[in-house]
Amino acid sequence: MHWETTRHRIDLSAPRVMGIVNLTPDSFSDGGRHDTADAGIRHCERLVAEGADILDLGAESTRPGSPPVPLQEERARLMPVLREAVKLGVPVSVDTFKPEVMREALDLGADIINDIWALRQPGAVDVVAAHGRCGVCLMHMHGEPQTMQVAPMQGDAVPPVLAFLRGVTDDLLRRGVDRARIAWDPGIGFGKTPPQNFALLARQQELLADGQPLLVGWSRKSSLGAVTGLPVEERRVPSVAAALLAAERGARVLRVHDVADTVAALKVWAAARPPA
Ligand code: HH2
Repeated sequence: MHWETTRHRIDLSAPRVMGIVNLTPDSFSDGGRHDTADAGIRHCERLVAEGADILDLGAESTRPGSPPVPLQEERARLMPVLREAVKLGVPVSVDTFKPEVMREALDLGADIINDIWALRQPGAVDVVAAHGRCGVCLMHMHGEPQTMQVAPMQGDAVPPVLAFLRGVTDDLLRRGVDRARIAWDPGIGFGKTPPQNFALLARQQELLADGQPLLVGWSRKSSLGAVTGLPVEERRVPSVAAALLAAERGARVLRVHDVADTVAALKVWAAARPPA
């Protein structure tokens, strides 16, 4: 299995680690750590040195209740870091839902558009369809970041997540986007309760039925706090545990803050796999 992206054909025969670079003052777990361009670039370099296979740059927090970031502000945070990140030899993903930011990022060489809105903002599908090559991660979100935890989903989350991802994928295919460019993400924590998030892990295999590669982001999320009682700054071990379980159950890209820990855990996983 491969993920076709702008410059890289990403080999997904083994799980890949996507290192999170939050260029925000207010992200839920690491806001303000890398909010100058220099700090952001250094963080990219560090994650690559730790073994990140992909970098995911985001300049707008999507934590529950986060305020919207104006376009110019998002551009100013993102573009100086992106210009350098694309020189580091790994695929670079941009976490944005704004079509203007997507277009500019792709012009600078970004490989993947990672959109928590799954290209549902007006104009976003057009950017990805017109580009012709970039990878895209389609994520399920119930509601929107400002309100999603006030009114989370009801009932069994797995069928509606699957139906949603199929629907947005069909729209993209109709617009001429090749299936090989598309990854799916169940959107852990996006308008879902802890039991719903864990059901998406327990029954992750159901999301693999269509053959789209699965990307998951459990890193430091509040559901891990709900079952461990640990605050966000102490969720490294729970995050690695969740990432490993996701890998074992077929996820192909793990979106994480703690790259070195996840890479080490995956080495143990790989060594312990039964021979093919
Ligand atoms: N989670 C966050 C942001 N972007 N993208 C995908 N595809 N999947 C996710 O699970 C996901 C995502 C939220 O986490 P984080 O980036 O750490 O925090 P913030 O949104 O506060 O910057």
